[in-house]
Amino acid sequence: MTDKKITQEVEKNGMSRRSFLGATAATGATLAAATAVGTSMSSREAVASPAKDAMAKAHVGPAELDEYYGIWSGGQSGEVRIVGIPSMRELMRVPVFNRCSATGWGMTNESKEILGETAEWENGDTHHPQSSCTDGHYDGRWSFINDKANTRVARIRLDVMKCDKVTLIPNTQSIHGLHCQRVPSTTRVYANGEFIIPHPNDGKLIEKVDEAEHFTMYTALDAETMDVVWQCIVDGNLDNTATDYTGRFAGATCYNSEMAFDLAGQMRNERDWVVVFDLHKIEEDVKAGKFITLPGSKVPVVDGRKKDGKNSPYTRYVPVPKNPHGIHASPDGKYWVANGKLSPTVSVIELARLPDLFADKLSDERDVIVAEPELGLGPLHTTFDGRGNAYSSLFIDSQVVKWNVDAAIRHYKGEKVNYILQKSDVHYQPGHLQASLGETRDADGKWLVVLSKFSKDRFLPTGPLRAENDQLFDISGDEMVLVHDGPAFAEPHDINIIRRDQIQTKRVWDRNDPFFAGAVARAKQDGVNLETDNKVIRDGNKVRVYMISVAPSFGLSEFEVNEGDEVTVTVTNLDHIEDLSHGFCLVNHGINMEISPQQTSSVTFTASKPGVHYYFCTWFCHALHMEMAGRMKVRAKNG
Ligand code: RUQ
Ligand code: CUA
Ligand code: CA
Repeated sequence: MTDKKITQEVEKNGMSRRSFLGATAATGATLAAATAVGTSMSSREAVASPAKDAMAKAHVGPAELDEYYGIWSGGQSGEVRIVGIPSMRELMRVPVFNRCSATGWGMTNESKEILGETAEWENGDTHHPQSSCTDGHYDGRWSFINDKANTRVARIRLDVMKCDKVTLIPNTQSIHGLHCQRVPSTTRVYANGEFIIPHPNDGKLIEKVDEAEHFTMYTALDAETMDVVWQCIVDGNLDNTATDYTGRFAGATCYNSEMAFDLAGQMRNERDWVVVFDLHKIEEDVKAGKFITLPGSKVPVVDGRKKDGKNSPYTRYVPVPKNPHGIHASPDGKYWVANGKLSPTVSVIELARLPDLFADKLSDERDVIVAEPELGLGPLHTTFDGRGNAYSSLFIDSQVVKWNVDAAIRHYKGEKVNYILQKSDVHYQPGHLQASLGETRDADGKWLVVLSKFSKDRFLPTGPLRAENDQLFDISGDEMVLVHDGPAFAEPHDINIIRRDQIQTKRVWDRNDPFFAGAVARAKQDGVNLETDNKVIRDGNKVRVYMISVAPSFGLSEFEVNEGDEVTVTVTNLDHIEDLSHGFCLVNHGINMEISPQQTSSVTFTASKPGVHYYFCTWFCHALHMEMAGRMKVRAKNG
């Protein structure tokens, strides 16, 4: 875009409203006030006029398929959702940290094994889905997701869209920011521990802050095994994180450089920082055995804190204003953009300068910053269209601002050039935003999804609790055009937008899928062929019930156990037909599980209630689905 064009755009869209604001005009108080009262800039008219063509483009008719998969965090619902783009139709929910009545997630043996030592916790708080890459392109293997509530990281297999690994991260509290290695391929997942805790956190030093060391850590997981491979102690705290396109560096924002435990304290400094990690150096030293461990954990730990003003070999701290939040890499691999939140600016870090930063060739850490454009109030996150433009969410202004990265860099050097191309109202208070393929080299600049935290007047009211508003923009032209409002339940933070050809899903399960390998192994021990046998095996007071299901019947229309037996029911769905799922629900036992085509599912419970208890199929599979039922007879102890 030419300077003239940029200037025209700016004049058209107007910067004056904000330009008087100083670097720290947005205080926490403004932030809170804006959140409470919202903005009056709702404008249905603005949506109505220019958008007809764009809306037609976004329309996905009956039986038409979307161009993209959106991998959506489900926030405090603890789940992940799959949404089609541009239709914004919800396609699937993937239970991860939550319980799911439809699939039996958290009830079945298979899911409990995946949830492991944390199977008892019933909630999670998912923020940042991160999908695996090869050479900076989505490769359709996995999406990873954080749990801010219970300090976990989970993995979702994209071929079946099921969670298959959950890892509890030790030595830290609350995993917030998450990113995976993009280049050469995703072998590592990086996770921010947000909160600063005492070490050891054993309850002996909760009064006297000075007596315990306080810190948080950056954690690396092996993407294949999901084991924690190292942790790096940092100064301050950790908010969001991003990797680069070389594989050597990651950056993480810190809003609490003050290491304060109260709100005012955390806003005291004019600048906090982006901590930059030299991942190669950490890997090298961990491999060479140069690490410590913390009490009660075997995880290798390296210390990335400054000591007496001296840097560690693992980290550098780049001061940026003020309580920064999102950090995002541009698809050309050149820049990270760190978003100011309490500053109306974002900081553009040139990644090519990071080797010099670590070689101590720069006179000042801030020499890696090549632009600090002033964008508006409350910049939280930024995404990119692959044409040199960035899009930042302005939480307080309830706007998205489109700006040109090169223009911002030239402006920083002193050239008189405008970098703001357009500001568009969103509804309301946007957090994350994501352009199609925007976190990969393939950023195609077609669609932009903005995850607005408040919907206020945009939908029919639903009582005090309202939907969020996930808005879709067409960004393929010179101007971004709002084309869709999408209500969403609790509370999408971030998404990945992946081209549909980049994900190959299975139509039915493979019989040898590891997802139900445990059940297959048990059957083998019992001499049971899961694909042919309907059998009840008694083993002391343990009873294992095996049955197949073919629409519209279970292989066993009844089975008998004794009161107090520990019963394991294993059902194998022999139907080959795509989309023909069965369910197994045992009445008054709090049990239901999905059994999709060629899947084996199992559940273990105690037969504590003598009497006859029906089980029935819960997925409407056949004209005779209602008849697909059977009876568990529980013989009374003294009967
Ligand atoms: S991060 S906006 Cu977890 Cu921004 Cu939600
Ligand atoms: Cu099987 Cu309904
Ligand atoms: Ca701060």
